[in-house]
Order: sequence, then structure tokens, then C-alpha cells
Amino acid sequence: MSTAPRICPLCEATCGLVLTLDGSRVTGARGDRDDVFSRGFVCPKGAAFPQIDADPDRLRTPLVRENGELREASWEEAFGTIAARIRPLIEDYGPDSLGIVLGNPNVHTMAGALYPPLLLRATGTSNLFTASTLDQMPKHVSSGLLFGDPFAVPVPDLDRTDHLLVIGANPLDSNGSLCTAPDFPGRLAALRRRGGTLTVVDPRRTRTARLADRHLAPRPGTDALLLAALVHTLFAEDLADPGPLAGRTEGVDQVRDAVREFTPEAVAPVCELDPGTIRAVARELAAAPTAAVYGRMGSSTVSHGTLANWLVDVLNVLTGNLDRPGGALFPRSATASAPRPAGPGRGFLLGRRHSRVSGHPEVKGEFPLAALAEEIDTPGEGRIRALITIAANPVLSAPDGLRLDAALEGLDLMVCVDPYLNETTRHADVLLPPPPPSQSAHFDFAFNGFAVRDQVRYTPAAVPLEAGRMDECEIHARLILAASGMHGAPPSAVDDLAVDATLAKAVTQPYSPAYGADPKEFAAGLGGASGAERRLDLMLRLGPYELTLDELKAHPHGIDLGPLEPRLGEVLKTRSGRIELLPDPIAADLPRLRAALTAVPEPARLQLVGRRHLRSNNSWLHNTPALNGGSNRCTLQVHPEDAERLRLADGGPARIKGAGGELTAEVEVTDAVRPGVVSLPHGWGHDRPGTRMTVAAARPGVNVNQLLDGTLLDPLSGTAVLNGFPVEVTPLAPATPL
Ligand SMILES: Nc1nc2c(c(=O)[nH]1)N[C@H]1C(S)=C(S)[C@@H](COP(=O)(O)OP(=O)(O)OC[C@H]3O[C@@H](n4cnc5c(=O)[nH]c(N)nc54)[C@H](O)[C@@H]3O)O[C@H]1N2
Ligand SMILES: Nc1nc2c(c(=O)[nH]1)N[C@H]1C(S)=C(S)[C@@H](COP(=O)(O)OP(=O)(O)OC[C@H]3O[C@@H](n4cnc5c(=O)[nH]c(N)nc54)[C@H](O)[C@@H]3O)O[C@H]1N2
Ligand code: SF4
Ligand SMILES: [Mo]
Repeated sequence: MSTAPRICPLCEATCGLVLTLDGSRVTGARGDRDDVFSRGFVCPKGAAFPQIDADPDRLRTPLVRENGELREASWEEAFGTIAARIRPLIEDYGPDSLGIVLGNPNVHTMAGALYPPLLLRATGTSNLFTASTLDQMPKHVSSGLLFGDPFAVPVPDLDRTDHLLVIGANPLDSNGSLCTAPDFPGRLAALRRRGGTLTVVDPRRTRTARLADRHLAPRPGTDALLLAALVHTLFAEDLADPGPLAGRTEGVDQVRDAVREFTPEAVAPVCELDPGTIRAVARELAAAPTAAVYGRMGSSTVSHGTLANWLVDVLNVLTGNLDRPGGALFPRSATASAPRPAGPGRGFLLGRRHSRVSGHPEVKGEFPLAALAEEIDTPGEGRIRALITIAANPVLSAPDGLRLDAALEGLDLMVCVDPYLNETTRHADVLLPPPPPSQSAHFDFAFNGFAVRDQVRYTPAAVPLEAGRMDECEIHARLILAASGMHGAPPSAVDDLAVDATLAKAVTQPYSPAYGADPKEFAAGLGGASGAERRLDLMLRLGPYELTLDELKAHPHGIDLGPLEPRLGEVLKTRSGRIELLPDPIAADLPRLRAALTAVPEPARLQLVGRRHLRSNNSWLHNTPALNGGSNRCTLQVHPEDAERLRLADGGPARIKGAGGELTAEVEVTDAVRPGVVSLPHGWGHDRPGTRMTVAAARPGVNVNQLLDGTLLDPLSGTAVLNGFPVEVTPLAPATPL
């Protein structure tokens, strides 16, 4: 028996776990009390790590399709097949005939951080689709426009703030997002204990809302109006005071003009909130010694998602809370490039290209995932004929999975990097399974940049690779070689090219720790047992703390780098070198928000919102018995008043109809949702043939995204409207089987 530390890859909290090992078998997992960041915290998902890791349904070898059937194959055969089939397609039809889909777990693996950018470059395709357009793209757009950098995301200073306003997030169940904070519940409890105030805006009375001093339950999809009214109130009552930010911000007066019409009285009937309450929230926010406004999924995956995300940071700026302790600050990640001197940057551009079928503007190099199906199934020049999916299950996660399901069938070639044969990967021609997490090293390239405290941790693989397995980094490297005509070259060539390219640039940058160095010598000094480790070592050395991989390895429970600090000057990359508070694309979208002021709701019209459960994670943890027991979780929550009006019985079946299709789900009558709102979780619908997820298939649930037809988007970010869309609900005769 032995133990090994492992950072949990299951959600954004990035808790340190201690795994108990019996030889190379993981027999237990507990919170690591010595972890510098998580201090022993663990949730039920982390505790289920051994079962998740050892799931017998995880694929052990590649699968290759032959005569219509998937069969086991060697790695050589799998990559040989990809190389032989992908190059002719790209040569005949051009690089855009290849689409690439990157799903959520890419931000939870080292491979997903290090290799997809190289795959894109090597193939030359501009058809990239990621989970961001089902999620946080509105924040990237807002940050890109305000600060000149789409990754400059202000994070609420949870541990020091006096006042936290949470809009459309439920961290007690999600464990937090774009706000990496192990033990979010404990941190919120501490806020209350030190006399701080928590306000939660959510149409459901969530576990987070129950902790709050004040809970506002607006109509879904109206956050941008509510936030505009808060900004309006700050100006109207002379409470707007950016403090030291004033000299670094342009457009304050323009914002004042832009929100003039959004009075609390004007938005109140649409949000279905009391105007006095809206004023009170604005006053409290302005009066708090420090405060942070934090918005997530519920204010992002809605039709005014980018405007809402923009207004969140407008509030942080106008209350003087941006970039100050206790407010919302920019973390400093150990692998970010060393800060360049303050000054004007290149700014952020949207819509440099447009998608082929619907003309959606490109955002951050991506097209909306909701438009993937039409890019495959609409004939014509430039059609996507081959698809690579990495850690993605868009048949369940994106709108209108049935259409996508059918479209995938029509591809000439589909390659998936995924441990499971699921609703999406069952269409693969070649399926490349990564090893379970205990056999992979871990470093959080993405989440350290969103963490409420600067810190850095690295955990090597806890157990050696099983015979016949391939590390996910090597899978990605070999896939790049196969897709770029370099099949047969050693995978280390990919890492060497990446190191060389990074160093060639760094040695010319006066602010880089490698400035003036000989790139070959610098590269020769890198440590690390694998290409991925060498690249991590390079990024650490070039980063703001000039750390090394050896130092990280010498601190298996992490290195604490201190509380967040003001660093706006390093962050701003706008053309003006200042915060641009009313950027043109935002101003151009405001008339749409003004029009929403007159969209008075029809009382009988139901709107559907999602919800997350602590024991779940999007579409792929339903195959773990420890996380999928107990009563049915895929229920339609309905308020008692609506249930009575619509004659829906608690526990009985209901028919739900949306623009994209119909579903039947069990009704759960509860006043945790507000009247006019029903809630159904996502990630379910595991009833398709040809999958290998035994536990999930036994309790399949239904796919909420089938209610959507893929046309509802936030236009600025291309993000799908997953919350607050209209549905009709009718009872089914109780005798009808579910
Ligand atoms: N209606 C509705 N829809 C939603 C949401 C919602 O709130 N409501 N949420 C949206 C959000 S925020 C997101 S992020 C998306 C997520 O949607 P996706 O990006 O599709 O992610 P998952 O559903 O988590 O599926 C992850 C896939 O990765 C595989 N996987 C797991 N571990 C690994 C690994 O280590 N390596 C590799 N290569 N693969 C792995 C799993 O088997 C699975 O196939 O869903 C979105 N869809
Ligand atoms: N247990 C668990 N944890 C997870 C995940 C999971 O599936 N399960 N997924 C992970 C991922 S990929 C992500 S992105 C994060 C997301 O983490 P969060 O952003 O915290 O997302 P949710 O838990 O979906 O919370 C969104 C809340 O918004 C509310 N809402 C819906 N519509 C509106 C609206 O119009 N206005 C307002 N104000 N609120 C609204 C919903 O009722 C819901 O409570 O969670 C991550 N962590
Ligand atoms: S909170 Fe997230 S990171 Fe922490 S143990 Fe749970 S799933 Fe893992
Ligand atoms: Mo997400």
C-alpha cells in the first residue's frame, strides 16, 4: 500500500487529492490536507475518483471501423488509418474540410492544453468549434473588448471581499467556474462569518441562494436588463466612482448615456422584480467597502449573454472594485508569459471570418458549436467532410443533438480522442482512448489563470501506464503528425517544434527571462522526462515567477504564491492602453437590449432553465455507480402554481415541447423554481444504440438540448441560448410509461 498526490481533474476547483494505491490499483481518494490551495477539501466526485478511474467501460485499445463495425486495433494501425485517410481529404477539398471539436475536459488535461493549438496550426483548418460557445464565450468577448485580452477575466476576491453579487451561478453544486476556489461553500460561509454580504440572482432558489442575505429571482434571460438598471442607478444617484481607475478608463460618460433608458421602473416588469429592490442592490454594492460582481452560466448562455458579462465588469469598474483587493482581480498564473510593459496593445477583433452556412462571425478563432451540424450536412463547397473530436460529446451537450447525430453519420472520416464509446464517439471511424487519470500527470494550465489565489501545483502520474496504453500527450502528438503528413516521425518532434517556436520569440522580447539567450542552449537546459514536461518547464521558466519543473516536483503539495494583487497595467492590451468601457460592438448590440424593454412576458409562457447536481459533470459521469444512484435526477422541476394550472402531478410524466423537438420527463413539483420557470438538467439521454456506457444506459434520462433547434444564439459571442428558452409542458396520462 502506498499513497500519491493527484490534482482532481473533475471540476474547476482543482482540489488536491491523496490517492491510496494497492500496487498500481487506486483503492481510495481523500482530500489532501497539505495541499497549499485546497487544504483537504474534497467533494463526492473527488471521493469517487477510484471508481471513475477504474470504470470497466473505459476503452483500453483504439477502435477502428471496418465494414461498418468498430473493432479493436493497435495504435500503429489506428494512426496509420488516420494518416492514410485524412491527408487525401485535406488535399482534395482544402483544410476547411476538416472540422475540429474540443470539449470541456481539454481544460482538465495537460494534453488538451498543450496540443490542440498545434493541431489547428498543422492542419490549417479554420473550422474550430469548442464547448466555449455553450458556456463562457460571452466573458471572453467582453474581456477582449474591455481589456484587449479575451483571457483577462477578473476573478472575485472571494476570501477578502465584503460583498459578493452572484448572477447566474450556483457554486454550491458546480464548485465554481471561472473562479477556481476549492471549498467554495466554505469560502462563502467565511464571507458571511466576517460580516460580508452575499446577494444571489437566480430564478431558482439554489443551495447557493439559500446561503444568501438576499435572493432575487428574476425571469430568465433578463440579467442584462437588471444589470443595466444597476448601472443606471449608480449614475442616477451619483454613486458611480471608479476611484483610481478613472484615469485608466475611457467611455464612462458614454456608458452613462447608453443606460439612460434602463431605469429600475423600466426593467422591473420585464425582469419581474421590484424597482425598489433593484435600487437597494445598487446602493449596497456602492456602499460596500469592497465588492465583487460575479456572473456565470445563467447570465452567459442567454440571448444577451455578452451584454450581461460586459455589464458585470462595468459594475466592477464603476464601483472602483476592479483590480483592487476585495474586488475582482486578474490572477497571475505561473505559466502565463512574463508581463510585457504597460502600454497600448493590438486590441481584440471579432468576425475576421464568417461561417459558411449561416454567416456566423468568428469569435476567438471559433464558430458556434450550435452551427456544427449545418456545416456538415449542408451540401456545397467548403463542407466539413472529416471531423476530429477531442474530449467532446456534442450530441448531448450542444443544441439539436438528433440533427448532429445524423450529420456525423454522413462524414467521410471521424476521429475521436475519448475514453468512452458514447453518443458522439459511436460515429467514429477511429477512436483513440486516453488512459485513466491515475496514469496521467496533471497541471492546470487554464484554471491557475482563474484562481482566487495565486498558486501552482504539479502532480506526476500516480501509477505507471498500463501495458498497451498510450499517454494522452503522445496520442495528441501522433494525431498531429498523422494529420499533417508527418506520420512516422517521432512524437517528440512535435514538442521540439513547439519549444523552438516559443524560444525563437522569447529571446527577442526584452521583458522575457530568455531575452538575449541562445535558444539552443536554453532548450538544452530544460528538464522533464517527456515532451510535455519539457514544455511545462519552459513555460514555468518564461513565466512571471521564473519557476522550474524541478521546484514544482520538490513541492508535491504545491507552492503558494499569495493573494491576488492589482496588475491592471500588465493586463491591458487595448489599442488605447486603457479600459474601453463602451466598445463599438457592445454599443451596436444595445438597441437589441432596448427592444427587450418592451417584450413584456406572456404570463402562460413557460421558460426552461438548466441545473447542475453535485454528483454529476456534464454528460460523462453518469457511468459511475457512486455518482448515479438514488432517485431520478433528470426530472422537470415545476412550481406548484404552474403544476396546478397545467394539471401536472408530482412524479407523473410530462410532455415538454420546444422548437427543436419533444421529450417526456418525470415532473418534480417544487417551489425551488419560480413560477413561469421549469428546470431540466443537461448531459442526459444515454439511450442510443452502439454505446458502451452500461451504468448510464440503465438510467438514461432525456437530452434537454433536443428541445433546441440551434438557432437561438447570443449574436456577439455565438453562444447557444441554453437557459430561459420557451417550452410548452403538458401532462401525459399517468399510465404512459416513461
Ligand atoms: N442545456 C445545457 N447544455 C449544456 C450546458 C448546460 O448548462 N445546459 N452546459 C454546457 C457546458 S458549460 C459545457 S462545458 C458543455 C460540456 O460539453 P462537452 O464539451 O461535450 O463535455 P462533456 O459533456 O463533459 O463530455 C466530455 C467528453 O470527454 C470525454 N473525456 C472525459 N475525460 C477525458 C480525458 O481525460 N481525455 C479525453 N480526451 N476525453 C475525456 C468524455 O468521455 C466525454 O465524451 O456542455 C454544455 N451543454
Ligand atoms: N456538479 C457539477 N459541477 C460542474 C458541472 C456539472 O455538470 N456538474 N459542470 C462544470 C462546468 S462545464 C461549468 S461551465 C460550471 C458551471 O457552473 P455555474 O456557472 O455555477 O453553473 P450552474 O450550476 O449551471 O448555475 C447556473 C445557474 O444559473 C441559473 N440561471 C438560469 N437562467 C438564468 C438567468 O437567466 N439568469 C440568472 N441570473 N440565472 C439563471 C440556474 O438556475 C443555475 O442555478 O460547472 C462546472 N461544475
Ligand atoms: S470540488 Fe471539483 S476538484 Fe474538488 S474534489 Fe470535487 S470534483 Fe474534484
Ligand atoms: Mo462548462
